[in-house]
Amino acid sequence: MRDIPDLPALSDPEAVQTAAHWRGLAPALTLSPEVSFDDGLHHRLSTAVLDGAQDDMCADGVFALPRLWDDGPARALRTGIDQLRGQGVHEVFALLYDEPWRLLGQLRPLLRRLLGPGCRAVPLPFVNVVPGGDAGFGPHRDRWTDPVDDQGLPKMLTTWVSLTDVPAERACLSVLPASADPHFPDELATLAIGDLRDIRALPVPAGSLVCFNQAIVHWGGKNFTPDTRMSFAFELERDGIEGAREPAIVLDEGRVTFAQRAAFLAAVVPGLYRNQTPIPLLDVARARALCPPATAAAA
Ligand SMILES: O=C(O)CCC(=O)C(=O)O
Repeated sequence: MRDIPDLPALSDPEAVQTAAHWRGLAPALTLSPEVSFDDGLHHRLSTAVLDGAQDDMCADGVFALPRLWDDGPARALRTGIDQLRGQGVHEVFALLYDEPWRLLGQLRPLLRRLLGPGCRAVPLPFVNVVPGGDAGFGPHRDRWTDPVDDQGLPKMLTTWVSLTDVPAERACLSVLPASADPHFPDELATLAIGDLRDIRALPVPAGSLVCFNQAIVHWGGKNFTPDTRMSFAFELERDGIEGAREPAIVLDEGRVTFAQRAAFLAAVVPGLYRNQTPIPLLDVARARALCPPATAAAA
């Protein structure tokens, strides 16, 4: 965690704690006191789809489900993210609103299958805006120890959701599948890719899910187009693992409150980097004001 120097003063720090303040910043998005998770994807997450996802996850540590959602939520999030950025607010604050959590909640059957009951969304989530000419995160593994159980199922994974079309030339995700990685799962300190032909690019349309074991090598490519790529990601871990991260949102509780989301963002934002650039201090001040430490402890 970086040292946080003195934070810039906000003009009205108490307003930042209110839902009304955030609704005003991004009117395209909804912000309710509580989001109840629904099963709106049950028709798409059939047993055959879940079986295929589980097999791919065990073999390769990754799978994509293109166009899992129609364009409505992705469109609202794109507009909301533009509205936040237009007012100088970092895009990660889009995760305070209902839409990303609704989509995550709809993934519960899939996440239960991969991570077991009681799985938890944990800091770090991210919203990634990659304008033309920019690039996603460089090649990395997010985790270096104990990534899988005896069946090859992950202990921690990332759900990455495309909010724009993400063709190969617009900074799509690429991975080295676990099956092609001689260093997976036991030598995770090594990033080397022996044969570049093993790399798999994952171009997807808007509203798609890419799900991966956090210990595989992965990255976001360069955006060679004039159009911005947008995505958001949550990190999830199974219940009861060593080094469990807090504050966590337990998906089987079936809901997430505004206070929980505020505490989550307050925990996440100060440590965020993108390609070695830390999040602006004004956004750290916003996160602190959103959920001051005493409130965060009680949430
Ligand atoms: O969106 C990207 O460019 C990369 C995402 C990533 O590396 C991650 O979520 O761990």
